[in-house]
Amino acid sequence: MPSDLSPIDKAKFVAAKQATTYVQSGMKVGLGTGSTAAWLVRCLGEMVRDEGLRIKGVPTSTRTAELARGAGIEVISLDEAKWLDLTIDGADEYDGDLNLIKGGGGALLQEKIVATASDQMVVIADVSKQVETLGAFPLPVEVIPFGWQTTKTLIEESLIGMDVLGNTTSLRMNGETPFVTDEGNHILDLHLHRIGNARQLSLVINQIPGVVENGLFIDICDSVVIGYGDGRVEVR
Ligand code: ABF
Repeated sequence: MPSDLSPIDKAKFVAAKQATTYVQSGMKVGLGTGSTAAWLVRCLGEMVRDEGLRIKGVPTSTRTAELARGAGIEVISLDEAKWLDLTIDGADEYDGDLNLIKGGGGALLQEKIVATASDQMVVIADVSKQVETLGAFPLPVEVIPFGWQTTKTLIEESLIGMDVLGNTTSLRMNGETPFVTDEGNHILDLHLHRIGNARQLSLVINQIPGVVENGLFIDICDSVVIGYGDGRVEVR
């Protein structure tokens, strides 16, 4: 373990390190996005270099692709892989049913496609991501740029009557300009505070014209590797 890690970084590292035990030579592995997933990529890179691990990595963002190539991991596209043995990724929230909110890093679309195209999806997260009910973290929704303000209004109208506490939405910015995803889309963040029925909300939001995908991952995650600041690891 790297020395002088802060408790939060130690938690992320130990979760990522534990998840590497699921990876075997010959596997096609989806590589997540975010700081916890970055520890995974580093650890796998060391295994490639020091232990002769042979995997093909499918990244979930351009930044993960760059990180993986820099770590010496063979990177292929999802189309080349067609299907994956395992995807390991971070999350912004996970609940008791292992449903997730993802997308804080803006990569939710590729993350959801890659995670769905995998025999197994494992989340690595520090314990602060654990929630009783999803929703404290703003729910990211990817929308096409065309008519995004209309899409925003339609989303807000769809929230009326839904089992949520908040109903405000905001356009995610990157400094003074709107955030743009790898696919050239925008992200709306839904400040819902509490999502009583995540499955229903996900279906309703994705029906709205202009919406590409949302950050609710329902019945996709198979297990969560939880890291703690004291170096402990727990698998759910
Ligand atoms: C990514 O991991 C995103 O979906 C999510 O926002 C992020 C969590 O970031 P971190 O690991 O840096 O807390 O998959």
